[in-house]
Amino acid sequence: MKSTISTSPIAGQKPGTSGLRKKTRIFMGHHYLENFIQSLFDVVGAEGKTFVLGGDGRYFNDRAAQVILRMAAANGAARVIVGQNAILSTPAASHLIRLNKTDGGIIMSASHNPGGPDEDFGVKFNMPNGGPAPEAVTEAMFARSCEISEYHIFEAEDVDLSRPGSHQLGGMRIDVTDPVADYADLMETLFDFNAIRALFKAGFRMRMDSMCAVTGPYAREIFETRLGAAPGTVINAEPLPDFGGMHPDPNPTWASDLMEEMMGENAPDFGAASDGDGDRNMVVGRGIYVSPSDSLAVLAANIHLAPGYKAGLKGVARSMPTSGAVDRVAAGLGVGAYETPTGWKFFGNLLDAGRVTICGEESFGTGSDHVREKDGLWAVLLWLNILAVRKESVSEILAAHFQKYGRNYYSRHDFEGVDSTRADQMFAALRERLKTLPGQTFAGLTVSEADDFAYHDPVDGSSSQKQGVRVIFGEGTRAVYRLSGTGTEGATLRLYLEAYSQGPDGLNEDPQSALADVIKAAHKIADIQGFTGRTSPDVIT
Ligand code: VG1
Ligand code: CO
Repeated sequence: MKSTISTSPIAGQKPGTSGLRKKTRIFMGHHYLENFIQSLFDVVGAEGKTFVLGGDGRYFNDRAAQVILRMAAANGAARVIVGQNAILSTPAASHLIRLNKTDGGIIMSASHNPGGPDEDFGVKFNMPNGGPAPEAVTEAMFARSCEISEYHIFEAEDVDLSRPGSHQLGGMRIDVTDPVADYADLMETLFDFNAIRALFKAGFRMRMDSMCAVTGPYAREIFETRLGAAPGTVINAEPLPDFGGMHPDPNPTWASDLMEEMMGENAPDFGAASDGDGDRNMVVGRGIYVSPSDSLAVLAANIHLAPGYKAGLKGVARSMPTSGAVDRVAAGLGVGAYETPTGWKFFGNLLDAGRVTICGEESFGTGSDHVREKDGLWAVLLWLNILAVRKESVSEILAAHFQKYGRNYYSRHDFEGVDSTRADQMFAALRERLKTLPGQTFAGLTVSEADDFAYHDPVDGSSSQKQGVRVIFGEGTRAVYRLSGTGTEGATLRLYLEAYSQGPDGLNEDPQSALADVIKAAHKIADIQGFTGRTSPDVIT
């Protein structure tokens, strides 16, 4: 039976960098999820449409899926394709949206944020191209959530999502599908599985840490079953509602067990980790960490070694705070390099228009035109494909890359839980002073340019303002300041630091020491301590 329930607008349902992300208890609160889902359907339209639905398995994923299905049916949707147990990694959802030519998809995830009743939950909408909704759409959802007065929902029993099969809910068909198979098949079309299989057969050892999040079943099927990696290669492979208490953010801080193993004696040849919803990746060689910006550059330089990319690159794109390492590869190849604001949604138009093949962000995100999301396991497979063909170690490949292109020393410093008002004041003061900075010297570095990054989409002509403050100290050396759009507590200040070195000496420094002057200058310029009280970051990547 269909019910229409009166509701009142809920303030603050404003999607950030990557969907609407809030504390789980807020999402579980009275009409909260329902308000947002109705606003979403009101904006994109549900009548007669087909959607994909799945999530990263975190706490409330299963309940939210049932609510969304009942609301989709009551709003007149024709069909929903759901991952078994309401599980889908973000890249797998993107693929299913495209493969089935659907009208979009709803992904339940707060990505790398911890899960559980006292942690975070999230909902994002992806468009028919498989990519995150652009700003115009998320703004419209937010506006709708501020005026909504009712929502529609079916009163019905839970749908059995535990097995593949079809169900009917009112006039809507529900197809429960294996979350892994189609995605794994796609990977087989892109990479040389025979070469990677031979690599493992010859004794190559890998450790994949799925961090008790969504990639476990995908990684087991692909690495252990299809590629013959030793059983047990994938650890923390069971998706758990609270991610086993882990913080499924694949970086050296939160994936410290993996880092320890890879830096220790008897380390495997290759290590990787992924995040809550499977779109991020961290890659580690034996005894060597690969920064995401360097990983993007190495992947771009070698992508032609994978069968799905043998035609080479059309172009590359990176988010503005990501290091310029990939730009040097693009320049060498004579292809275009685009610089976009933070967040995967800005890559969609460039990919759809065929201007770029590979994209990446400094925040452990890499992907290509095979889907419209970043894709953690894809990046790991591309690395494996390159290692299998070049028959060199990760450290040899990196060393050769730096020799050829020089090295963009890079680090991101995060200051978490900062008072939001103070953070806003800091940015206001910084923006005010931007024009006066060029020519001034801080910690021995002279500012050459300073601006507030604005992006003009070359495909649809839309523009996005205030996407991060850049202070440039000459060729390849800079500090970037941004506030996070994915946090759920206070403000998170992100400080991105970069310094280019041409070598041949100076390619093997520790990044924090190579960046010491940039760090000092960045603190002075924004008076981080004065505004936030912080002298050192909480997380360094
Ligand atoms: C962070 C990252 C950004 C990424 C976003 C979503 O955003 O910095 O690069 O696109 O998370 O990633 P912010 O606004 O907190 O800096 V995920 O894995 O949540 O989809
Ligand atoms: Co993610």
